Amino acid sequence: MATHPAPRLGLRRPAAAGVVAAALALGVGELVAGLVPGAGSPVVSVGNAVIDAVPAPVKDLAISIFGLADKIALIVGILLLAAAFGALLGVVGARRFATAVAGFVAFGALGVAAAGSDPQISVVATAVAVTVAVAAGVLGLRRLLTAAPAAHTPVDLRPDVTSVGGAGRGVGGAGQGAGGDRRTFLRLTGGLVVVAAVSAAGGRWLTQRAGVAASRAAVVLPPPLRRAAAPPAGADLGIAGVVPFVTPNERFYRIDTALVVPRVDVDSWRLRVTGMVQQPLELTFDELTAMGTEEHWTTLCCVSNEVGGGLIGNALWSGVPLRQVLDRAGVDDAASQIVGRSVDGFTAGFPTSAAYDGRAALLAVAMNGEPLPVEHGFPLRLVVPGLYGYVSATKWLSDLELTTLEAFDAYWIPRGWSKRGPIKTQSRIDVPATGARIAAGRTPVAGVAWAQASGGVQRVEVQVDQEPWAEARLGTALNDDTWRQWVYEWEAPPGPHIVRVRATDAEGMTQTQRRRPVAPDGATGWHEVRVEVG
Ligand SMILES: Nc1nc2c(c(=O)[nH]1)N[C@H]1C(S)=C(S)[C@@H](COP(=O)(O)O)O[C@H]1N2
Ligand SMILES: [Mo]
Repeated sequence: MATHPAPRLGLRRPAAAGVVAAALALGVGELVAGLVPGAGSPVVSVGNAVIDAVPAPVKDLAISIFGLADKIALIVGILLLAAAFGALLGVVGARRFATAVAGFVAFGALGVAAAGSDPQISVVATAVAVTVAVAAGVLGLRRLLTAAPAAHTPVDLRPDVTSVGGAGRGVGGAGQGAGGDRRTFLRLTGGLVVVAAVSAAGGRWLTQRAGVAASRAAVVLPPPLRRAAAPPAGADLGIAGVVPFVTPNERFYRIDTALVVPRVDVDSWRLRVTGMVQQPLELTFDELTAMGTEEHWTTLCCVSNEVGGGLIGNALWSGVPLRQVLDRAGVDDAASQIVGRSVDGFTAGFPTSAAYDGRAALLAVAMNGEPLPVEHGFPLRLVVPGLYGYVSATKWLSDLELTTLEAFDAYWIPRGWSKRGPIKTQSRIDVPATGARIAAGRTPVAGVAWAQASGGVQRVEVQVDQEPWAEARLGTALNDDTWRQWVYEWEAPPGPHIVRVRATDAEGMTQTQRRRPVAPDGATGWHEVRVEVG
């Protein structure tokens, strides 16, 4: 091998050097973006710019191919393009290094330009991060090319550039064949790949953690004008294995399309109210909360929750009643849809009536007594009792747009989900778990049931095998918008059994047995578990 280097080595090593240098630039870019306040990840900015720029049919195609992973596919695509571009710069740079430098600068300029179209980040701060990233990429390429001179290509390395960091030492381009430096090259490549990966991971970590944490910590919430009563004794039956009546924030399910959780700086954030209103509004966080907040317990649920699934949680939300903000803007009588838009462009829409029919629709700023966790929409989200999250519960809310139901389809509607999303009455068995082996004799069958769109849960029944349905004991009701725990004391006889549950809501409707999938408007059917009593 070392005695006669293959001619194609002349392309391969510079190309590899270019890919590694591009990775280094991207990794260092992430790290510096994480360290410089206000800077955004150049990769994410480019991704967001692409999302904004591509025509709807292309976007739909991407979503139909990649589904919920469409954003991940996009980032992977950008990284692959960056790698290809890096390979090109490596090959070109081996002949004329200045051209590679120009390529890196152009590459960086793209990142800065993309940041310019992203309202969430500072262009100047991003430019700083990109400058450092470009420098890292150029130096990395320089070092790799000097370690791996292409076999038949005289390397155009001028000493003035090489002197940085001693990279020029030991350049053996003329004297040694490319094969002779193979080990040096591999070691360098491996080292720089590690540096790139560690930088990228560190940068992501810093970005997620910093900035928004400070902003969230600085938030002062005025005391609520109206407090909600605490859950009554007996709302939580205290049965081992049943989810708690109040879902702690860390255990609350999370569903959204955000690849990177939006980091919102409260000071520059505004809530806009636009569309079919007499007086468009633009409110700061303090102006909004000064309107007065109220508390309400609401059980939030995802339309994608399978029968028996866990995409549901119950929390104390505090916020400004939606109606108050709408009244301040003066909603046109003809408006029939309220669309919430998030800082990252997600939208959810529901009938205007939901703001006026007396339910506790809130512009929520707090969850279980603390400012909204970043994952759950800091600084502001909608919470509308009785409606699935995908039509109502916009997190990281930036705009309320008044329109008609006909004029606008929010994010999930063109993707095959129903325009209307009232929560379906459901019940779930938490204990015993399916497949459990339990001792014969008295054992609790218990779980939760919910009917936020139909006046709350009135009755829960349990059936073992084909025996008659038996009534379960319900936890004390808190309000119609929260789930209820239930328990049935079962005298379990030995053998295999199937245990199922069904709930009846305040309108007297009992859950249908008919199994339907989550799409387009929520699953139906009874939850059942198989147990072995021994
Ligand atoms: N900005 C934004 N808000 C969003 C979503 C989203 O993808 N982006 N998903 C919605 C869906 S489908 C649900 S079920 C709820 C989930 O809220 P959680 O993550 O706080 O539980 O948020 C809603 N709000
Ligand atoms: Mo959802």
